[in-house]
Amino acid sequence: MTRPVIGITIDSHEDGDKYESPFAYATAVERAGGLPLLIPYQTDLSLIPQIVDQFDGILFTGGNDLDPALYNQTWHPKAEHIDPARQKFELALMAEVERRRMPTLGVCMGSQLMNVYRGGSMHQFLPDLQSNIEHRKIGDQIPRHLVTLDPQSQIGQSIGKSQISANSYHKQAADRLGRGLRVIATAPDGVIEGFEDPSFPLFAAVQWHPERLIGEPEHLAPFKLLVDISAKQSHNHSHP
Ligand SMILES: [Mn+2]
Repeated sequence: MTRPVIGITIDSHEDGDKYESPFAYATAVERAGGLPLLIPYQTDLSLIPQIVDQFDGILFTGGNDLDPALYNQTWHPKAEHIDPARQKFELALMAEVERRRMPTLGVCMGSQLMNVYRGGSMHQFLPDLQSNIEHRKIGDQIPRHLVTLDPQSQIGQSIGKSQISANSYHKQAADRLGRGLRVIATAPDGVIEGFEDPSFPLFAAVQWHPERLIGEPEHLAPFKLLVDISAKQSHNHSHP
């Protein structure tokens, strides 16, 4: 059977003249049964409809911090700025996939983009909240913490557990959620670790990095969810 094609957003190298993408995203999509394809963002926005024509689903991946002007704030002193070209392209890409109701999964900054695109706001620097949980990678240490899932949510159903151990590499998290979104996952300190728009075939996001833990079935599950819903939806459309 032909695999559903999953578009994957990519980042740039810190030198600024090369794309880069951790292997784990494409590998997670492949392992989940999809066909991964990377999406270059230094591309004219007028080509977005034809780019999206190639896909059955889309994965918005991690990266640096979004410009807080998107939610009427100024840069935090600890911010690491996203390439403005990436932000501009991916917001336009998201508008097109949302218009088509194409299955969408967001990871880390990808989740932040989904929230801010819908009019939500971010906590720009979680240590400012003085919680007792470290969400950031410190040196070589990648913390893990419990995440409590809504078992009725799409991601909760796909994982089949109400609590999992997730990795944590982020300094931002959603504050106010955007239009149509509801919380589906939280850390023990109340930080939002996932959300969804239940009115879409799939518009769901997680703040942790399941692609780095796909040896654990509960972390491969969100990618299987994306691939399975993308396969179903693609039956409803014929490719051009
Ligand atoms: Mn976390």
